[in-house]
Amino acid sequence: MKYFLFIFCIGLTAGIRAQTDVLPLPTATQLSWQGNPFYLFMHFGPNTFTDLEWGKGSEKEEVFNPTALDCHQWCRIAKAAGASGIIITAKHHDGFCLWPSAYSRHTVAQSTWRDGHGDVLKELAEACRAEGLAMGVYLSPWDRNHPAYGTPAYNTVFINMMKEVVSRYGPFFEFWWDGANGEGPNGKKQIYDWKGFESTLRQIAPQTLVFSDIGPDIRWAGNEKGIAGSTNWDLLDTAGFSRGVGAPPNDTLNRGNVNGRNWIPAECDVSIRPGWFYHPGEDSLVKSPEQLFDIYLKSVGRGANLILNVPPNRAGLISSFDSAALMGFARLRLESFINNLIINDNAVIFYAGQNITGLLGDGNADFDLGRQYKKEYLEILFDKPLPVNCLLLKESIGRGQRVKSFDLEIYRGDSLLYKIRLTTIGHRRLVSFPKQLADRIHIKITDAKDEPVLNGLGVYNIPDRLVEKGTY
Ligand code: FUL
Repeated sequence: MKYFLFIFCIGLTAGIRAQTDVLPLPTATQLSWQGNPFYLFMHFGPNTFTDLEWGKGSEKEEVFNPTALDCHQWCRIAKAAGASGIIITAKHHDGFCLWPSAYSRHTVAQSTWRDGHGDVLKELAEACRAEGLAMGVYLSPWDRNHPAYGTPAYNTVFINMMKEVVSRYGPFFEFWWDGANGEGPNGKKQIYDWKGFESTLRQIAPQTLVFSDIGPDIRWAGNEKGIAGSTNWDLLDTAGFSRGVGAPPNDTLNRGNVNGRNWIPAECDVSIRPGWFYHPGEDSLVKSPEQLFDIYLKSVGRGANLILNVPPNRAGLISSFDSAALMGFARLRLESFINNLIINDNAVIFYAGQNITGLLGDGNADFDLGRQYKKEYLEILFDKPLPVNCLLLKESIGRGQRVKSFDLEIYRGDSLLYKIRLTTIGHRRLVSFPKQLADRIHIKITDAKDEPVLNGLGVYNIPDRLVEKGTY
């Protein structure tokens, strides 16, 4: 009896899974998507050749003529950059299809590229498979070319195109619906059949996550700078809202809803260049590795996913400017996070008086802080002062997103050197701060929906120039 009581008490204290789920929860597919938070976007099409961002739809098909298209080059660079997949603009607002669609006369098949036998989606699907990358598609409902656009018949065209790309080039990890809804060639706007689009995808691609302003699976982060809210809930209320102009305000999309009814995590989209499409005049304006790292801290480091646009050039290749920036970005992440200072013999971690060193790794196991979480704290002790300027915390979001706020305190001896109060953790929270020579760190959860469950902890000394500027 005594023995059972003892086990029961330990269970209540800490270290085992929380008894109740905090709803809503992610689906298994969303959870695995959140586990691969960085991938590339590729805007490619007639605009690449005409120097436009929004093609008019009246461009001649011959305009699209990449001279040396090589999707394997895209994939090799994506992989070396640490990206897990590529999402391509199968059709942008100009309506040009990068695959030979049976439902349009404005496609690669009507172009002179490879005598009308080229198929970018096919080549990309094969290259992704060969290189072990996931593939996704962006299919713009707004179509400035299609003669049926602006009539109910166009909704069927769009549905047929979705079926075509899924059956020929899928499975896709993500399907991107742009909310833009402008006029078509006959001056009319389309009333999109979102319900029909959604039920079609659910039926033909149940494992594909659907992105739009408001999901159903992934939401827009409310800006095109790649920045999630410093408070970022994976939850969103969508009742009464619609896509495009009827979407919730951008700051709501940016932060989510603390008590949102649906699990719809944020995806941050941003381009490595000023424009989404390749423009030779922007070669000198490619973001630096440091700028990309800052975006990473403000997206992935705030629990969101990052989709970084790297547009192929007129040859059909990622240009050397962009690939150099991507390689630099990958090096900065490696250099910053290769050495987790708590994973060495000279660090011990305590929680509520228990030595839990080794129990809280990087995503390996859940650690439940128990009911006493507001009174207790995680304590990291180093045997000598070490320079530190970045903390990683991960919440076990499969159990629901729970933490509302936490304090980070950095000490040397008895002196408190730095203290900051932050809000959500979510899948991954990276907090960078001015470098401190510290031998003790406290992390106190100050508010949560229920017992917090963590599954990752890290302390790093990243290059000083990479520390986030400004306030949280
Ligand atoms: C927007 C589009 O209008 C832009 O051209 C770009 O595709 C961006 C990712 O989404 O809504």
